[in-house]
Amino acid sequence: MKKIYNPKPETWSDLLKRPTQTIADIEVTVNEIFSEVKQKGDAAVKKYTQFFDGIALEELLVSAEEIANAEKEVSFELKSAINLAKANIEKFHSAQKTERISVKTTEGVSCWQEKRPIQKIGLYIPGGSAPLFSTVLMLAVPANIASCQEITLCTPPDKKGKINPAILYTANLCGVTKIFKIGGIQAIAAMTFGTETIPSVYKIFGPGNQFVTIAKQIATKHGVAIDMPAGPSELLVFADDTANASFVASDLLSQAEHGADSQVILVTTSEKLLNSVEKEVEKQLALLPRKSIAEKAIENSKLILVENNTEAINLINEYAPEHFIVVSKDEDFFLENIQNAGSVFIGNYTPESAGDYASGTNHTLPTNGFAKQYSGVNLDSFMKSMTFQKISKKGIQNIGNAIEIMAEAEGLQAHKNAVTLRLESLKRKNDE
Ligand code: HSO
Ligand code: ZN
Repeated sequence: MKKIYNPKPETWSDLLKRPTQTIADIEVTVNEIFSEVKQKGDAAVKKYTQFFDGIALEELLVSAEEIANAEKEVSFELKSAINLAKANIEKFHSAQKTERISVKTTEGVSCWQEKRPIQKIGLYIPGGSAPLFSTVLMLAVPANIASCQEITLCTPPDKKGKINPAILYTANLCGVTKIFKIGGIQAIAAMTFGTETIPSVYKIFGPGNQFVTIAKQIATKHGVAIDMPAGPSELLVFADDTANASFVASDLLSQAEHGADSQVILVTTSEKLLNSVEKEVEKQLALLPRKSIAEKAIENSKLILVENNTEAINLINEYAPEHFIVVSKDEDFFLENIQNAGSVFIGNYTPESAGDYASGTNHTLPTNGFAKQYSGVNLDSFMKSMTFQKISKKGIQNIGNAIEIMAEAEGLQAHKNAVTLRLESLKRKNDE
């Protein structure tokens, strides 16, 4: 890890740069696959599954028998853990329900706002070295609380055409409607256009590699919404001398093990802590099964010593981390002043892993500095707001003239007429 002492604010933006990604050539491939899936449906999806995942599939839909088998393969212990996590995620996301908002803006003019579920949604769960069944919980649980009608899940098969049993078990437990053995660009294209067997959806959620991330962006050009632009996992820890260095190191490594492109940063006001964390990282890293991945991420990562808490918080808000852990005697200062972070973890006993799995908050969060303008996934991500209004005779008499004047001023006579006709009819009735 690079050690940086008291960096000047002018150097922060360079210092805090995320590892860069190139997108130009990926976009060409994505567009090609999208147009083939649009034209040829399942045949194209199968062709690319054979090409990228190395398996020729007859059936893309996971069968009831496969789900039943997966259920047998998941241990009792893991099922109980999943159930505990699910209950907490349910509690936290159910509490996010809001009441209808209803206001009489003027006498006779009633306006209200209500939320409705997005009817058809798609969840993408990556395959690869870590089968993220926890992400199934984070997406399918709130989708169910929101009452989304059709929940489609796509995840890539292994070389034998199988899906990790914990992913299948969790998807079934959380009421996913249909599970498909497809991944990558072809999965996003299939959910965008729909095929003979895969339904099209209105919004796509979930993490993925660079190909999936770009495919999701291209999907938005075809009218599909997405949860957020995703990037590699990241964590920033602020810790002072009240922090436990080995805990801090374990948190940094927990995010570093996600991928070689993950980024972890320690900001501290204590040089002593900085040095102890550095040693602890080395010690703990050597024992990790995913050492080779974590090691690469650690190479990109930084230990930054700052002069005081104000400088620390300014730097943190500039970086806008996906996850922010704060362990400080001045905890309240940081909680009051943190402006840009996906999710905040407080104190020595709140590891970031808690939010990844089981405390109840969502782990699908904005990365890459997007915490400046995006929220993490929450109940509202699965819903949209609708407004309603009802205007009485008295109401249109109260606001009608203002509408007429404004419509006239915009040169929109038909808009004005829609009011004038009504006002005149009311006047005639009054005169009778
Ligand atoms: N930390 C990841 C989510 C995750 N961690 C899933 C473990 N499993 C999001 O940045
Ligand atoms: Zn994680």
